[in-house]
Amino acid sequence: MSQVILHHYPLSPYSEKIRLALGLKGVSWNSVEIPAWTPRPKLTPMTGGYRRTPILQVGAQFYCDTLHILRAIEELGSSGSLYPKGQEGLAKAVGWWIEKGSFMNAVCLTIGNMPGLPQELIEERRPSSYSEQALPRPICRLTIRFGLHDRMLAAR
Ligand SMILES: N[C@@H](CCC(=O)N[C@@H](CS)C(=O)NCC(=O)O)C(=O)O
Repeated sequence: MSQVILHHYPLSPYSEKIRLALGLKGVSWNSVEIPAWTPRPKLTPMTGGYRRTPILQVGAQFYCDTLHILRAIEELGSSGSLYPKGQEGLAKAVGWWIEKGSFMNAVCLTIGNMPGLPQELIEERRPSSYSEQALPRPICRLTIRFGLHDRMLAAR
């Protein structure tokens, strides 16, 4: 089997999803820790300019975006599926909903207000979200979302 390499950094929640998936499927992998912010002059040319984290490399093949990465891992491992039988679509839909709704608002509250954030990143990335004036909106959205998550989990 080709060598499997995950390009990631410890604090990245998307990377954590992939680390867990690799573990669940029993895939042995190598780790390359990348900086949280671009530039990444050695990696970016290999991914056609894609700049998010994580990236999975299998031999000479690079997989960008966790949806593609999970599909690749599903094929790689020898143990059962990552998803409960017949529920892959539901799992992906719930994951998408949580990531789009909660994750980005949490990023605005945490990373968006971190001291020392590179100015070009603030300017390039959602300047209206990465500012103190914009705080009430993500707080409000997260409060509503977490309430919904609580109710979903309590109902199980
Ligand atoms: N849709 C992507 C999102 C990945 C993502 O946003 N990762 C964060 C780190 S956890 C990132 O790269 N943020 C940097 C940026 O937005 O420039 C995926 O599922 O892999």
